Amino acid sequence: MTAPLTFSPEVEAALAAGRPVVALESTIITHGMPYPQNLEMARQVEQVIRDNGAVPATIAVMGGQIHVGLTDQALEILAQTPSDEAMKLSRADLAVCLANGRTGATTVAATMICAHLAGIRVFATGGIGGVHRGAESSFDISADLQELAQTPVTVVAAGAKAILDLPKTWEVLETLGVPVIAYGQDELPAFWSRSSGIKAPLRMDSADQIAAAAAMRARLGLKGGQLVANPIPPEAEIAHEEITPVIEQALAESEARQIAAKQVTPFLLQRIFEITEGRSLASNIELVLNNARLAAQIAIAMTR
Ligand code: PSU
Repeated sequence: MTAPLTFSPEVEAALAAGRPVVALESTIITHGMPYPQNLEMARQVEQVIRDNGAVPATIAVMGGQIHVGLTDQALEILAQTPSDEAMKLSRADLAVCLANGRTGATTVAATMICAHLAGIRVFATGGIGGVHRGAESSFDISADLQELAQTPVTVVAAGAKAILDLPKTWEVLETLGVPVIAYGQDELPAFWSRSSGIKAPLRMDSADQIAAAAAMRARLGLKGGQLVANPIPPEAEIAHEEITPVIEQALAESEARQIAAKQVTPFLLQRIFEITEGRSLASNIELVLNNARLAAQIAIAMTR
C-alpha cells in the first residue's frame, strides 16, 4: 500500500532526474490571503522558484489524492474556494480529508508530511504557526512545531507569524530539538519585520551551509527538519514598532469575539490586512517570494 500521491508531470520528471524541487503549501492560498491576491501570489511564487532554477510543487488535497504540483486551473479553483469549504489540514485531519474525498489545503505541518512522502526536502512558506498569545490558558499551540521535530524537511519562513507569542514559540522549538537558523543576521526576524529583539540560536549565511546541515542531520540519524528564518527584504518590511499596536488591536478583537482554534490565524491576518489598508498583505507576499528564492537555492545545494 502506497500513499495516494498524484504528481504533475513537471514535478515527477524533476524528482526522477534528481533535479531541485521546492514544495509550497496551500493554506496560505485558501486561508491566508484574500482572492485574487492569493492566486497572484501562488503564481508568482512558482515563477520565482523556476527563475531560480528549481521546480515548484504546490501541494493540496483533492478527490482523495495528495496533489504534488498543481495545474494553473487547479490553483485557480483552490484560490476561489471559500475558506469554510476547504479543510485546513494538519497532521490530525490529513487522512480523514483524503479518505472522505474532500478538498483540503495543507498547512506547514501537512505540507511537510506530503513533501516527505513525495521525496521533497525543502519547502517555502510565509510564516510558521506556533504558540499563540494566551496559550497558558488556551493551550493553543500549532501542530507545525511538532512536525518540525519529526519530519525531515527544511522549512524556509520569515520566522513565526508575529501574531504569536514569539519567545514562547522559540522556547518550544528549542525543547523539541528543532534547529532555528536565522539567515544572514544574528537576530530572529518577526514575519512583517526584520527584527524581533530576540537573538537567534543559530545563524547561517549561505544555502550551501543550510543544505550541509540537513545532510548532517540525516547522517546522524536525527529525525525532524530545520527552520530557516529568513528576514523580509528591507524595502518591504513594516517596522516592529509600527505593526505591534496593529497586532494588539486585532488580538483584542479576536478575544472579544471569542475566535478560537483554527479560525484564530485567518481572522487575525484578515483584520491586520484591513487595519493596515492592505500593507500587511503586500509585505506578506514579498516575504513569501523572498523565501521561495532562498528555498530554490537550498534545493539546488541539496542536489549537488
Ligand atoms: N504563512 C503565511 N500565511 C499563512 C500561513 C503561513 O504567510 O496563512 C499558514 C500556514 O499554513 C501555517 C498556518 O501552517 O498558517 C498556521 O496556522 P495556525 O496558526 O492555525 O496553526
